[in-house]
Amino acid sequence: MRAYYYDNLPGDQRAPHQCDPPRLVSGEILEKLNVKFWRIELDGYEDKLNAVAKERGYKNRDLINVTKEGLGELYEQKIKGFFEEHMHEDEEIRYILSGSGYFDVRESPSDEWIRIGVDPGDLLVIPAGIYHRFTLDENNAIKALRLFQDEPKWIPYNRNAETEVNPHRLEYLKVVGV
Ligand code: KMT
Ligand code: NI
Repeated sequence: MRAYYYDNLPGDQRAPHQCDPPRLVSGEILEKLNVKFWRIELDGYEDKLNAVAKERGYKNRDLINVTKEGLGELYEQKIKGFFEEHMHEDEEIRYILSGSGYFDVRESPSDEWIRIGVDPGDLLVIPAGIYHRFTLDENNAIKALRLFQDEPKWIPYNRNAETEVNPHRLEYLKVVGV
């Protein structure tokens, strides 16, 4: 996992968008934002992933393959939707099996974008209520396990006046002390 502030320059969303010079983001900063992160090596990952899943109550999982082949007709629409700034009312938990991509999360209270590059073996938990978005990188492929507690509640709520007062958003801000 690599984390840094996004440069906010126009251009391809799949490009790194590192600042020049880079402004790296520490694990401590991510912790403050309640973004959680583990490394579980792919070789024999099952047992360790099962242990984290059990401890955190993630009972179910499915596989998402973000490629043209994997998403078929929905590809363009999905890629566009993933990159709209949004929040969920539940955690977004991803364990990367192959490929790579970027999760951008909004820092509070600065409202700056932090770009998190994920690679195989990364397990990322994006908390409920945080604004975020996802894009493939220039390799154009990622395969990930999506873990969830009961029913998947992955409705994306695009940022607007309503999300600003969504109870999950307000709870998130309280938890991170904003
Ligand atoms: C999401 O919800 O943004 C996704 O599932 C993106 C692909 S998972 C690497
Ligand atoms: Ni999301």
